[in-house]
Amino acid sequence: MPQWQHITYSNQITTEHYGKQITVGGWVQDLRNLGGISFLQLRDREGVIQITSLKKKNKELFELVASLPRESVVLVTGMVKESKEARAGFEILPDRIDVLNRAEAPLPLGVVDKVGADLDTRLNNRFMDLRKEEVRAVFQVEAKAVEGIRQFLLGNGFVEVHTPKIVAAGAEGGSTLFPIKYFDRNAYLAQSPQLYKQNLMATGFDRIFEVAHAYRAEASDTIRHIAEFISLDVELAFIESSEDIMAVAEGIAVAGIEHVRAHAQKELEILGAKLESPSAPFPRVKYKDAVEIVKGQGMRIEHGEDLGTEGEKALGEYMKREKQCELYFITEFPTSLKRGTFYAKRFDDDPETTGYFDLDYRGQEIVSGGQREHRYAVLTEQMRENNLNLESFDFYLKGFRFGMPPHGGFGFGVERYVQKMLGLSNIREAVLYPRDRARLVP
Ligand code: AMO
Repeated sequence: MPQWQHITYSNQITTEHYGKQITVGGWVQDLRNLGGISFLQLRDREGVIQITSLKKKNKELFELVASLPRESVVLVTGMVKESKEARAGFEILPDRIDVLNRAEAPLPLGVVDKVGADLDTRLNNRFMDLRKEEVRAVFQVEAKAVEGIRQFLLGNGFVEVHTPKIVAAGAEGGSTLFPIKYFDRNAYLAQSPQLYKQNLMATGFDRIFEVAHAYRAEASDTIRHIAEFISLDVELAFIESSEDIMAVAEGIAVAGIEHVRAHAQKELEILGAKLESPSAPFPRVKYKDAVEIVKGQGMRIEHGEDLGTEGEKALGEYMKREKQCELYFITEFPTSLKRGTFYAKRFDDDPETTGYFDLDYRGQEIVSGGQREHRYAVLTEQMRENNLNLESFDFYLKGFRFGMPPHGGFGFGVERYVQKMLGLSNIREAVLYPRDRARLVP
């Protein structure tokens, strides 16, 4: 790493530094004062360094250290000395301490307290909460997962695109749209890049992806829904069936996990998360068989009904127990269930069924997609069936009238993926600053 910040990180200090002077910077995590000697635990992004001060060596400096409130930010310049007692194997004997920012007391949230605060208090003081290494580790894992997925997609000829988040029409049903004022017109926050990614299939960009926020006015308060989530969207053209799309979804689910396993080992350890290499191809369970499995688990469900949270969970338990498998597709969703998805292609020889699929991870849907209806006449018919006003979809529909190849894609919920990967009980733990019905700040 280039030395932009002119400080040495705790994990960069080696035996080579012993006997030499360096500068470290960070937060005062803890301070033990034994009268003639004090031990300050200084936390930086990589770990904790012990700063040992002796009163007889420098009284003024000793008193400055003693006066430091917890979580203040300091720069410490001093000599690195081997130490059997310090956890890192060395300590720093300070020659100079610059107090860059003195923290107020009491703290709104403890950083090293053993007693955990509730999620609301943590989220209300997120900057403080993020000082805990196990909280930051979640976002390091998320960054590595997305990095692995990006590498996979870029390596396979996909182009990263950015579509508008201020839109004139929704694609995922009106009830979850956030209306906004757009100059003197009404507009909405995008629920999904759906219309744009399909429109791009008419351009020659035949493999695209986007990683961006999507917005849903989800009325219910659940552990897997938020109002602003990261949707990793993929679309590709010249496909033969939904199977071609599933292969990409499978590839990115594996790529993200493998990249985390390879590049976030320390974070996985901090989080105590066990992550095994998934074996591909993932099993494909037809929707109609999934219903039977869920029924066999004692749940009351009829063919044509949504599996719902409980059904997905029951299927997840079954797949784990019987197939030792945590990632699996549910395929061939009935048209009746996907009817709101006006753009889903129905099977030509069985219009009651679509090639649409979900990818579930440990009993929760993380991806949904399939082959689209690319024939203008059939598409407009399906839109009319959904009582959609075709005029408000003019730009979208035009794309189908002048040369649109067969295509398909999916939306991949990044936070749900990370939530399941790390076994987090609430999706909000995988969002830096979550948005939901109750939360708009911070
Ligand atoms: P869908 O609505 O199923 O499909 O969303 C795709 C994936 O996005 C994630 N997701 C959410 N995550 C957190 N909070 C939410 N409120 C939320 N809503 C959705 C889930 C889900 O599987 N346009 C289609 C995709 C496509 O066909 O290309 C769509 O948006 O992980």
